[in-house]
Amino acid sequence: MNTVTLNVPNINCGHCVHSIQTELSDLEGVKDVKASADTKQVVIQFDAPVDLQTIKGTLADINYPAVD
Ligand SMILES: [Cu+2]
Repeated sequence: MNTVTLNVPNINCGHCVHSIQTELSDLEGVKDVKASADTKQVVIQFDAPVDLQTIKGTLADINYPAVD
């Protein structure tokens, strides 16, 4: 199991949190997603077949890009 914490500045409210959690949970291999509007971070637990690039790509596609 991989756990990654991503900084996503566009998280502003509960709707953002819900959208991110719903979209990422749909990816096969994503086990858990916790997004926070307070920390503007998303913590994701995942295993293959999904990888970090796919997760970041999905976030970018829904207009919540992760920044370094
Ligand atoms: Cu929002």
